[in-house]
Amino acid sequence: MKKIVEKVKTKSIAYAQTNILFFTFTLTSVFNGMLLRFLTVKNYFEIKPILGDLIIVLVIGAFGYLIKPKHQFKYFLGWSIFFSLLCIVNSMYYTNYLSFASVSLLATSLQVVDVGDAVIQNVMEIKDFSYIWQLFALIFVHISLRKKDYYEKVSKVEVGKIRILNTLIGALIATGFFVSMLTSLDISRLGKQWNREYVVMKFGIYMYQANDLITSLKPQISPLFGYDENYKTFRQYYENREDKTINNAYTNILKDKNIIVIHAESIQDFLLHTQFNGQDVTPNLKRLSEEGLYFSNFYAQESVGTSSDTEFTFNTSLMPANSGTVFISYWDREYITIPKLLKEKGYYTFSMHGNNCTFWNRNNVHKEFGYDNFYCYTKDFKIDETIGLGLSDQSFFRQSIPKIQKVKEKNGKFYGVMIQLSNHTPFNNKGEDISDFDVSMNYKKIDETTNEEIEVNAPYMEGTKLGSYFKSAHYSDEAIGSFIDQLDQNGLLENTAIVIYGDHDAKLKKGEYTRFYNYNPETDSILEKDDPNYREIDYYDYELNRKVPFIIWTKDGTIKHEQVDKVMGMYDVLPTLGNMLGIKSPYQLGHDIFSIDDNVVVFPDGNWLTDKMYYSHQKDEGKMLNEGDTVSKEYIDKYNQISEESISVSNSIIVYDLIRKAKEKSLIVPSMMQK
Ligand code: GP9
Ligand code: MN
Repeated sequence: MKKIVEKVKTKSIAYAQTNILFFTFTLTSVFNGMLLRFLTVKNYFEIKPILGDLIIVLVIGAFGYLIKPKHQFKYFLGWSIFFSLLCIVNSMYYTNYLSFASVSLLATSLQVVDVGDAVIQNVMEIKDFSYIWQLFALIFVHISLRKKDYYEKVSKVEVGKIRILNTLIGALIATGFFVSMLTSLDISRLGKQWNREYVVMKFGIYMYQANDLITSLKPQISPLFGYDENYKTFRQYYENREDKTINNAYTNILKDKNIIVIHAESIQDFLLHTQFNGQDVTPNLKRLSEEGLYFSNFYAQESVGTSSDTEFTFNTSLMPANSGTVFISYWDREYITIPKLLKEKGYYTFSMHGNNCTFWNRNNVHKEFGYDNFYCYTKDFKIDETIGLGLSDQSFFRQSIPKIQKVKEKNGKFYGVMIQLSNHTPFNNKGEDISDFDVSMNYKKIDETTNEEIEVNAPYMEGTKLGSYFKSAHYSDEAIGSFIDQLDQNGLLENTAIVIYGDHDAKLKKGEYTRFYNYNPETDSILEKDDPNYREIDYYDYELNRKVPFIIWTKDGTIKHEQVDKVMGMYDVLPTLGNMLGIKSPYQLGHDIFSIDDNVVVFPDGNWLTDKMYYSHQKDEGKMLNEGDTVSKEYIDKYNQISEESISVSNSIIVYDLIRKAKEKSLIVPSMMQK
């Protein structure tokens, strides 16, 4: 027995001594996987993702033994470069989107790069590059080994094939342990891949990325993969789904009216309720919300396709794609959209935007969505004033008036979407603030020498990113105000409704709000955490604050003022506005907000929000909106199921082009039938 132990010991030592480079590669790679989780999802010490990473690294490392020891360094260095890059990209991605990168986003990323300084200002953080140490470690070990003639010595003892086999057996044993630890929830989430943070937390970054490659390629290689199954689920879903729209006070209220939609770039709802020294940040939006129909708990449901995802959800009442972006990868599928439905009612439909016509592939998509014309940047506008990515909002709106006038004269009733641009991250124009809206704080204090009350000024949000956002949003709001004035002066508000939505939140980091809520003007600093007035912004506060305004307004009071506090998502626009206009899509996933009492807003990452609670799919926990309220487990299960169904049915429609297929098969779904 002693002999055997001795033998195993010597063999193991000899094995380790002749595999130093392999071990360095394996350990540094696995360590980087842990480091990535430490800097992102935080569960760096959990065994499952460590094993997941180890399995991938062992399998890849094993094939290094096919190469002569002298040249193995190149192989391991190559993979180390690849792995570190993978960690850097994912770390940067997480810094920006709180999620992980996907191969399917490559095409989308090229669009994002176009956003220029917006990305560069946001993306880079020193910690994102910390993974490079792996390369130095490998090079250092390699140089020391070379000096000791290590490779010559190893050449004499190493039998490549046996080492591959041993390593693969090692990987297989690790896989056995790994699989035995997985729960059915883990496996199902790996298959779906849309809760990316969860997959990284349980499977590690390398296994996540390998799985991502497979899931991303699947629909590209052949939409036939799983087609039948997806079609069946889609059909059953719509067969069982009842159309909840009922006749209500808003039914047909806007029938045959002109509609002008304003896509308000990065406008969040809290702006409407924020003042500095008595001045509103967005006085025009505030006024419209006080005069018109104002939805105070309205959420965008965008994924990585930001503006374009919102356009998609607004137009179709479907959710964004699980991987990639509809506007880039799935734009040529058949969708039922607002412009298409209105065209059937005799409307002329158009969109306008002050950026390149090709941005987000809009030149193709808008045609496909049924807009009769897409007026864009260099093609249709004079570039007389630029802010950020393109034409300034003021110039854009000014130049749009004669165009709308012409449309009205030539075509009669119309539906037009005006996509704003100036209030885009990084909320400055070549480093300069976009407006001089004052974001400082005036406060009163007692003068120590005269003992009299005096008014003094503290910088407050001046010089901060959130401060720049307020200034930029103020400009954008001013542009909306003058647009409405000009429409009015030109008689374009007659018989017209204005619809305004914020396209998504400003994507500012949670930390940006600390100063905003906890400022002490007297010391020009942030309150201490233990100060009774200190306001902590937690995950849920941040998520709930991402809501955007949604307003429907008419000059002539056709739409009376009402504030709707029910939760509502971008996918409820088509059903709600549709009820007012007399249109509906049989595939709409949202609801007419005036026909439903228990609405749910599903987010693309599986989170959801009802009037009772915000639920985080990743954390598997939620927060009640009213303290003391409770919900049952069944309640959570029910909404989890609704959210999973909405996400997956929507994704099947997008990937497998199911609306076109249903049309070809003349499938009539019950919700298609008019009541
Ligand atoms: C680009 C504009 C902004 O033309 O719509 O897009 P975003 O970066 O918000 O997706
Ligand atoms: Mn946008």
